[in-house]
Amino acid sequence: MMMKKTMKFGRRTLLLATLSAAFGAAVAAPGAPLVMGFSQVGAESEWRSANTASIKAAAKEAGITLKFADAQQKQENQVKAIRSFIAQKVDVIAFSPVVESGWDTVLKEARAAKIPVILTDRAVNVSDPSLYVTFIGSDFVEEGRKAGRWLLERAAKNPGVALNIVELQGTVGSAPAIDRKKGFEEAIKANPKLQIIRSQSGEFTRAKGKEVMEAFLKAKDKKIDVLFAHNDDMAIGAIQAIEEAGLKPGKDITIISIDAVKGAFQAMVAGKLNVTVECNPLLGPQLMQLARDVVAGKPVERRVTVIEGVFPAEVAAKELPNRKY
Ligand code: GZL
Repeated sequence: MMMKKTMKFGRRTLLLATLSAAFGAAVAAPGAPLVMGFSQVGAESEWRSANTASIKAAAKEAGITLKFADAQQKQENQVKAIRSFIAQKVDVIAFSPVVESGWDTVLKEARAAKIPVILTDRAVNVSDPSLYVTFIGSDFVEEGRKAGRWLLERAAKNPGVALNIVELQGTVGSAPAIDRKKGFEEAIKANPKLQIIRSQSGEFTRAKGKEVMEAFLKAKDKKIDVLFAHNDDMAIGAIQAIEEAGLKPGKDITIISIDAVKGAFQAMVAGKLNVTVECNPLLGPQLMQLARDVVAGKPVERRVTVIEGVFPAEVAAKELPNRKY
């Protein structure tokens, strides 16, 4: 009996070892809680706070030991955190990269330490895609396209009318800022009367979004008809600037933003925001399942996307009570 059991245990260990060698994943000792090192961008927006809450709650629910580091939107802090996770020999590293570039060196250190890396929320540009096992996050180009398509449909009600657009970009060099801009510009190309006349980073924060919108409003050379903000927090900051300039947000200036956080629904109910494109931050449960599968050496999808909608002001009052973030 003993012999048979040992043989069976032996075969299982061999299989896991083979799989882990194949996927370069460390295999947590059976029974010990899985340890995840997570480096978060920061706490810059309602979206980010909801994303952090989802990750922490899901780790607790899954019995996964979470070592969480807030980088305050600085790449050097994320690199330091990842190096610390490597030194602590965690079973898996996950992070939301604040910008797309500059990750090759530290991800090679993680690979050398045989610690698998999962990207969440934002993607990276690396020389060797095998430096991370999988990426779970939204399609930001499509989010930009959805924002542009909404404006095209609205503009089609007044054909031939020129609309001057100002754009509040997200963090310079970040995947959402690069891709949302790309998708929006791709969509509005269909109507040459829609022109982006000014575009600047509001760093995804309310404060900076307000400051940049104030500067846009001060440059009185061209009338502003539309604001496209890469996230709701910058749109909410811009709403304050527009009101302080004596204008009516949502009426004098049409406002389009992305994330679909509660603050955006409240602004739409108040008639100050026209539409928000959903970007789902509640990735925690999917991330924890991916981590378990990766550490167990199971094959996982290289790209895991999230289903998201578009919420115009007309549906805001009905939707607000259903919102989870
Ligand atoms: C998008 C996420 C962005 C949000 C912002 O997935 O990376 O960062 O749109 C957040 O609100 O700051």
